[in-house]
Amino acid sequence: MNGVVIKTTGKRYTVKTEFGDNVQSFLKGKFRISGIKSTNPIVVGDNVELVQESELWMIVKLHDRKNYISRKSVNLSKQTHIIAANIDQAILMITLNSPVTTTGFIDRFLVAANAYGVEVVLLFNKLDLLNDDLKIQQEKLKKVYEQIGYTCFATSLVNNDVSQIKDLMKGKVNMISGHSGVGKSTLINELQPDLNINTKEVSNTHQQGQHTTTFSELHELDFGASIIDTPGIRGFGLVELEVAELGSYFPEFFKLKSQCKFHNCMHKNEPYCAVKSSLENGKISESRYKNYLSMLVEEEEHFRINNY
Ligand SMILES: Nc1nc2c(ncn2[C@@H]2O[C@H](COP(=O)(O)OP(=O)(O)OP(=O)(O)O)[C@@H](O)[C@H]2O)c(=O)[nH]1
Ligand SMILES: [Mg+2]
Ligand SMILES: [Zn+2]
Repeated sequence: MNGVVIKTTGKRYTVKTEFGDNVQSFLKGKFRISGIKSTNPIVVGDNVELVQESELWMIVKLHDRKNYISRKSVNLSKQTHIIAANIDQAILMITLNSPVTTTGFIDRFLVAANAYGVEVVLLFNKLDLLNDDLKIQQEKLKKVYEQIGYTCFATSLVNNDVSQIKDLMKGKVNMISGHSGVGKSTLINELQPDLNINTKEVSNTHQQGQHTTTFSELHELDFGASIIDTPGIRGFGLVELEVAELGSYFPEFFKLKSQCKFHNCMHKNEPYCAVKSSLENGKISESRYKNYLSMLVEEEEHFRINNY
């Protein structure tokens, strides 16, 4: 029997079977997935094969993944933690305050998603909490990402309707990401109120979320979309990335690359660099370029640590 993993908690995997019911199952033996050093072998969104062994359903096979998205696990520097697999699109939720989402975080997320072949939609939330300055900042930021080609939305889930967001999600497997407290679970509740997922207000003292959702879970919604609710992520370490490739994951840099004098231009100090001249005449955003440089430094550090 085949099915899709919709939830994992410790050793137990909830699988929605091809016959439409949910069964609790366990892993049979050890799974080694070639090329991936991951702390979690089977993840939400995985297609698996199940067999029944003395009353228990066992996962005996993991079917090929179309894609997956992972981040460095916190303690084990070389290991990765896979957030979800077989995703059609990631919805990155961003709030400019309560909690603060930095462009550094956004750009790291976009690079990782691009490297894994996952499309991203940017959803700015909590517009009702923005003062005039932040409102201007938010609109500027939205323009920056729209110009690169990303689909962007801005909303306030407490007082706007979600019909446009529904249209965007229909017929797809959507992974909802972002810091704790940005409103990921609130969004899913708005899309389908009978789910009643737990949400919790952002703490007053630190303006940070309280990590209310602790496991990823896939929900199949009545309007014809699958949504993966995920726990809030603090940071997004880059994994499995070559320093020389980094620029290719910034779409607006990639487009200009053939116009740089050197074919292997890193857009740092090289002469006749098309990226740097676009930066100078304002066609490339300063925050994007700054974040690119800091990711380069970070990856070069990482390379040194792992090779000497
Ligand atoms: N003012 C305001 N509050 C919002 C909005 N959207 C969500 N919230 C509130 O923000 C708080 C956090 O929302 P959650 O949905 O729990 O956040 P989450 O992203 O799921 O957080 P984790 O599960 O911890 O990762 C809740 O109190 C929501 O009611 C909004 O547009 N405006
Ligand atoms: Mg949540
Ligand atoms: Zn260049």
